[in-house]
Amino acid sequence: KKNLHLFPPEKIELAKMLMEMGQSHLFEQWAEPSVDDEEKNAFFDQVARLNSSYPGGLKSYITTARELLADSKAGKNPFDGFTPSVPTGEVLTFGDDTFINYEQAGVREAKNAAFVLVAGGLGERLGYNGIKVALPAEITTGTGFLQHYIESILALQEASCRLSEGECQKEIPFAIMTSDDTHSRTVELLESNSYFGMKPTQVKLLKQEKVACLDDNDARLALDPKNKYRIQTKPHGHGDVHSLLYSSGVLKEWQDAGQKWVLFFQDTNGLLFKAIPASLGVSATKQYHVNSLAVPRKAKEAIGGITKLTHTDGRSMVINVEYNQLDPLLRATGFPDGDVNCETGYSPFPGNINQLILELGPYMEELKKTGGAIKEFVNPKYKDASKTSFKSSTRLECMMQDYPKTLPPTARVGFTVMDTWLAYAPVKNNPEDAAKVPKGNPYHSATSGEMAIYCANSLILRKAGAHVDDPVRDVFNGQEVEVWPRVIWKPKWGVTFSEIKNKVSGSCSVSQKSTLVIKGRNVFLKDLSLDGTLIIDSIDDAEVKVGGKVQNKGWTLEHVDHKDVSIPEEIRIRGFRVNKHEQLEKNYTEPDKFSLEP
Ligand code: UGB
Repeated sequence: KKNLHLFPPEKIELAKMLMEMGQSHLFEQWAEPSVDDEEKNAFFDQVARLNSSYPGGLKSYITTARELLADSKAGKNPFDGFTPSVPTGEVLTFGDDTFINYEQAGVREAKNAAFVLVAGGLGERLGYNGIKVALPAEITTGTGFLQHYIESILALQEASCRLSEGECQKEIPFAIMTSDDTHSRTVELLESNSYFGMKPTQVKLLKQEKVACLDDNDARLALDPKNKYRIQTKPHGHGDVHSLLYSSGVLKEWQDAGQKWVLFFQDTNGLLFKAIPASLGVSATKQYHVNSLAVPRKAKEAIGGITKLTHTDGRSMVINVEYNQLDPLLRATGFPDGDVNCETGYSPFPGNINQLILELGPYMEELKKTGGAIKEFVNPKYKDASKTSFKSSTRLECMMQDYPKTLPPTARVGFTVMDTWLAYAPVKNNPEDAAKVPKGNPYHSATSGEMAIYCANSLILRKAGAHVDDPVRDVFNGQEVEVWPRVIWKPKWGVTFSEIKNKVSGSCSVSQKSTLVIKGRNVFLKDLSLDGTLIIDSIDDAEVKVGGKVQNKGWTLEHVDHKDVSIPEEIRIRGFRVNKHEQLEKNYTEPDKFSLEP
C-alpha cells in the first residue's frame, strides 16, 4: 500500500486485483517506496502482459487453477462417468480410387485453406540446440522442415489454382505460432532465406506468452527465484494457438478473404503433406467441422489415442486421450490390461498425430463464445502423499486437440486414418532415448524421420509403376532401420498421387544404392534405369524427359556417432552423413523441351 500512490491508475488496478485474488505475498519482499522503481514498474508490465494474454485475465487463470488443483488433490478422475470405446472413422488406403478421389477434392479446396504451424515448443525430448523447424528433414538435399512446409503450401496453392475455372490469384495464408524460446530464431530463418519463396505478407507470426507458475494448492503465484519483482512463468502448451488466432484478428482476416478451412500441424513431420490433400478432401466431402488425422498406434507409443467417450448421462464425444492418460483410463473402466496391442499388433485406438482440419465458419462461431479458451489441466509433482506441497512450481496447460471438448453434440467431429509410412514420422526423441524405445515401436528420431521420407517416396514410386529395390537394414545411433533408395522430390513435382503417376511411365527402375533428386516441376521419368546418383533441376517452363541408363558410383551413407562433437549437431543426431562420390547433375534453364538419355 505504501508503494501504490507512486504508480499510474492501471497499475494500481492490477495490484488491487492481485490482492483480491489472494496474491499479497507477491509484494511482501518489496523495498521501501521509491527504491527499485524500475523493477517495480517492470513487475506491473509483466502482470499486465500475463493478464491480457489469457482469456478472462489473471483472475480467471487463478480461479481455474484453484478448481483444477483441488480436483487433482482429491484425485478426481478427469474422465469420471465416461467409458472409452473404439470410434469409427474414415480409413484410407494410399493410391486406391477412394484415396485418389479424396485427393482430387482436397486439392480443389486447398486454395480456400489456411495453414497453422505450432512451433513454440523447444523440443526438450530431442535436446537439439537450435529451433526444430530449422533442422533438415533429410540431408540428401539438406531441406529444412520449415522450407519443406512452405514449398508444400506453395505447391498446393499452384495445383489448386490450376484446377479452378478462370483466373485464380488466391494465396494460401500461413501462420506460425512461436514462443519466446523460438520467435527470434524463426524470424531470422525466414528473413535470411527470403521466406523460402513465399510472399512475406502471406506469413503471420503469432507469439504465445508463457503463463504464471503456481506455488501451492491455493494457486499462489510463484515468484521467479532469481528476481523478487518477477513472476515465474512456464509454457502453457500448444492449445494457446486457438486464442491467439482469435484475439489477433487473423481468423477474421481469413474469413473475410473467403478462406474456409484451417489446418493445424506440428513442427517436425516430414511426411505430413503427403496426407494433406486426401484428408482435406475427407473434410470437404463429409462436411466435418473437425477432422483429426490419425495413424495406427502401437500400444504405449507417445501419441494420444483417438477415443469415443460415452458418459453415463448419454453424452458422447470423439476426442484425443493423451498417451499418459489412456492406460489408467482403460484400467479403470474394465480393461485390466490397459494400453495394449490387439490381434492386429496395434492398439485398437487410432493414434492422434495432431493434424487438425477445422471448418473456419463453425470454428469462428465457437471462438466468439469461448475466446479460444481450451479446457486446461494441471500436473503438479507433489512432495508427499498429503498432496499439500509441490516439489517445484506448476502451471496450467492446454492442448490444441482438446478444442472439440467444448463443442455441442451437433458438431460434426470425425477423424481420418492413414498409413503411418505415408503420414507420420516426427523427430522428437534424442538418439539415446530413441535407442531405448521398445522393439517394434517407432523411434521418432532424426534417424527414423529421415529414413521414413526415403521409404515413403520409394513406395510411392513403386505404386506409380517403377521398380524400386528393397531396402537394406542398418543400425545408426543404436537404431535399426530400413534404408531405401534416397528418393527426394520438390513438392511442386507432385502434390497428389495422380500427378506423380502421370510423370512416371515405361519401365523405370531404381537400385537400392541410388539417390534420385527431382527439383523441377515438369520432369517426366520414362524408361529410366538408375544405379547411382541423378539430380535433375529445371525451370517451371521447361519440360524434361528423363530416361535411359544412369550408372555411377553415387552417394553413400557413412556412419557417424552422435557423441562425436566434431560433427555438426544436425548431422550427428541422425547417425550418418552423405559421402558424395559421383553423380549426374542436370539443370535445364531454358523454356523448352529436353530429353536426358545418357
Ligand atoms: N508446441 C507449442 O507450439 N507450444 C507449446 O507450448 C508446446 C508445444 P510436442 P506433445 O503427434 O506426436 C503432441 O512436445 O505435446 C508445439 C500431442 O499432444 O512435440 O508431447 C511444438 O513446437 C499428442 O497427442 O508433442 O504431443 C510442436 O510442434 C501426439 O499427437 C507441437 O506443439 C503427439 O504430439 C507438439 O509438441 C504427436
